[in-house]
Amino acid sequence: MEESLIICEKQEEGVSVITLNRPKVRNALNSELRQQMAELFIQLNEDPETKAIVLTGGDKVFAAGADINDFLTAKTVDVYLRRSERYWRAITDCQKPIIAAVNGYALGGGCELAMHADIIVAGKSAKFGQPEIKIGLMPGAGGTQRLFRAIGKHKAMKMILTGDMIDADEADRMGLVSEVVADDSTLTRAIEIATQLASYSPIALTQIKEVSMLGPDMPLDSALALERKAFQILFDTHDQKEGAKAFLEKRPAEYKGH
Ligand code: CO8
Repeated sequence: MEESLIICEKQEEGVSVITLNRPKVRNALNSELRQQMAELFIQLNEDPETKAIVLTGGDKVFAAGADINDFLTAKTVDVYLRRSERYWRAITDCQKPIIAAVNGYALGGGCELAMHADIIVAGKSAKFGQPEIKIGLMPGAGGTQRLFRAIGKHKAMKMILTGDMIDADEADRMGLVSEVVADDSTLTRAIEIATQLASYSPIALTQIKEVSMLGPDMPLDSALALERKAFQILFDTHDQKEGAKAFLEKRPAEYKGH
């Protein structure tokens, strides 16, 4: 039987772990894998038991980018008709927190995939890069835009134009990752963070994510108004009242997600 390209495991406490599973080709992201990943994100977004999602490529590698075999003969119209953007959209549309656990290479589409996460935990072995220029190409799934926004013009341009990789500590200094841990702790730490988030109010997490993602591309006054509206909306939720009550009664809150 053929091995699954992607594995999804539900943990206790509302955490689902997605593992890319093409280790022989360094988890190269072919269309089939990306389609399956998109379907999973859509399912998990709807799944009431899943409160936070961990995305990993396993112990050794996160993902070495698009599957270069798919680029050998493809013409403009083929690439256009693939409509790959819908697969990425499924991840950006996911309202739940996504934590990437990155060991080893996160290159090209792999680096772009990691940047779709809200929090990135990197193992010491992690290496990030946008090496497309080295194969006569350029980033095509947000690399030129998300990297720019994450680490600023001059660091991003250096990475995109040279195609050279940076290691975990450099990525940490640049603000490309949230924290760096020992390789054997990457997944555990990502799950620990996801479990922490899963204990919070799901609707408050969703509002934080939505406002934080939309705000930076808006004029500041509009973004602040959006934040205010989201803040106000939460006052009509069970969870907001429960959170305040539980604090004052010195007990853990029981959130319902509404
Ligand atoms: N596509 C296809 N096969 C790959 C890829 C890839 N991206 N990366 C590695 N492989 C294959 C190799 O061909 C090799 O196959 P085989 O065993 O049959 O020879 C196997 O995986 C192992 O690779 P290496 O022997 O090279 O392993 P190393 O550990 O020595 O090196 C590297 C690992 C550094 C990751 C190296 O394989 C490498 O440089 N890979 C290519 C990285 C790259 O250029 N990525 C960018 C691709 S373009 C891109 O991502 C554009 C994104 C645009 C849209 C997003 C769509 C997803």
